[in-house]
Amino acid sequence: MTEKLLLHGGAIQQAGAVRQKGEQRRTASDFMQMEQDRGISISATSMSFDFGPSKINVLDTPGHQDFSEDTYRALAAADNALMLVDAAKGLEPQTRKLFEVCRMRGLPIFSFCNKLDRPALSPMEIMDQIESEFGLETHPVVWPIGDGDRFKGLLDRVENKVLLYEKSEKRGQRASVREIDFADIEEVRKAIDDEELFEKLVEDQEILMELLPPLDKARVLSGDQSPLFFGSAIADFGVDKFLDYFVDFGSIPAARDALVEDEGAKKKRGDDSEDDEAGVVVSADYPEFTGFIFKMQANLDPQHRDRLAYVRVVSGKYEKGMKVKHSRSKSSKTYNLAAAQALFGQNREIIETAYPGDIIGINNPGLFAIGDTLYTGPKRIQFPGIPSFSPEKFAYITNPNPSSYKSFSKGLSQLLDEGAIQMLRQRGDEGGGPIILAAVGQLQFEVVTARLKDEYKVEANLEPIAYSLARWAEGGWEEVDKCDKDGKLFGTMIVEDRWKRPVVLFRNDWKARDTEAEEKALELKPFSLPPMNT
Ligand SMILES: Nc1nc2c(ncn2[C@@H]2O[C@H](COP(=O)(O)OP(=O)(O)OP(=O)(O)O)[C@@H](O)[C@H]2O)c(=O)[nH]1
Ligand SMILES: [Mg+2]
Repeated sequence: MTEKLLLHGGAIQQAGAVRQKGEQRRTASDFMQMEQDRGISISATSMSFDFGPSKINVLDTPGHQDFSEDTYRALAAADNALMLVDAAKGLEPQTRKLFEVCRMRGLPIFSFCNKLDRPALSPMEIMDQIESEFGLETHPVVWPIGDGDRFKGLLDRVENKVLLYEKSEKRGQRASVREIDFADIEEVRKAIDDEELFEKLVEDQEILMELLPPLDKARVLSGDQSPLFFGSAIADFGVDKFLDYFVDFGSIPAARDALVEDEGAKKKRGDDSEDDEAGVVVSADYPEFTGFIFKMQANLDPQHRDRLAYVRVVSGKYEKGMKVKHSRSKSSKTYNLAAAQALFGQNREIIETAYPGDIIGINNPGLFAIGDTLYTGPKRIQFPGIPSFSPEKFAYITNPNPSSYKSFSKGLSQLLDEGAIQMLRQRGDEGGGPIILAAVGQLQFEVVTARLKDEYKVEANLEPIAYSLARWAEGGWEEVDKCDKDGKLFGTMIVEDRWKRPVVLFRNDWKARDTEAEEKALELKPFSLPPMNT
């Protein structure tokens, strides 16, 4: 789908697919070796293209639940979501978690029911599934005419036109489309050339007209009604319609909640009081530059070996060389954004300006973390942090070749900065002791070992540890020690995170819940944000 969106936006000349051979295998979004090998997306990528007078920024996110943390972070930067549904399978379990995140954030959700070129569930059934399982009302903007080999095209229900698609002879090119007014009913009958499908279409449209509440932009924007599309990304059927309506119905760069502190006024008053204004929103037309970091990636281009922070611009204008402040540093030091880049999957280009809604890549000197805010102006702005998911899988990682110690630790530390995985250590360990990796899903471990091998040329051994839950003890070490001495943490493992904060590993859910309830002073939390002022 992403490839076809880029093709329609003129951003690429030929759509690739990771399952194809040779040149056609090249896709803009799945460029990591492991993504190509396995044919799945592992990491969210950012791309953009112009579409008429609009600029569309796409964040392509992985669908596999082991990578849902990465997807969750990308959603923090998005203003709209497109939910892809497989027309044959219907809703899949991994879609639910992501859907809930979209809901929580109140994002407008567009739905695209894909793979109509294969035998599919009936469109009514798909609407029912989305409605009953997700409690989301859909409004079919288009309606499919047949499926599988009999898939003829779509009825555009808003413009009342029948669209008959013809696949391109050449792979990866746009389909051609012939439009007929639905009112020219005899013409439509002739063109569809399948009496059963024709009658079904007329009947379905009558039912839909009678039953459905109208398409309502305000309800789309509040996430209460989802415009529903049908088509085939591979054959390029219906992608054009999604884009047309997305531009009309999607949200423009949206305002975000923030903590705002008036440093200028404070200085004038000469005081040092904490007077954060909570619940303030920063909208796209706030004149100062603001943005937040939602993703980190090392070695985007293996030749460069740099660490890139992905910034979503919320307000103002980025200008090359501008100086920004960093929310998590208490000092008023500024950082020079000398060479922010526009990203296109793996490729990037230094840019002069960027605007709200844009995603820019900046070099991370090691100071920035996911969730940090960058801003200009006298007011200190902090957008809400992006919490990490609570890890559920743990393993010791060791380096079997002492001679590659340096590359091993560099690789590991850069992958940890990305937040692709978390690291825990034994308490008081100043390095040298065993490193514990903590992940949400098993596949994340495989990504780490594969990337250490590909990008840093080092081997790694993993040995699973039989704990299944982590809880940060915000009560601090003193409380942890007290509980431990009283035998209250029997059967758990006490470790520290990279900021030396206490973390307790549990073998099962009930023990964790029990301890949470009994030992209130520990203040056990499923995740923790990076500390202030690092
Ligand atoms: N028949 C058919 N197959 C399709 C269509 N679109 C995608 N596929 C196939 O579906 C598979 C998954 O496609 P991807 O584009 O990798 O799907 P994705 O949602 O990005 O998957 P992840 O990012 O890994 O979660 C591939 O084998 C595609 O060729 C379509 O319209 N018709
Ligand atoms: Mg993908």
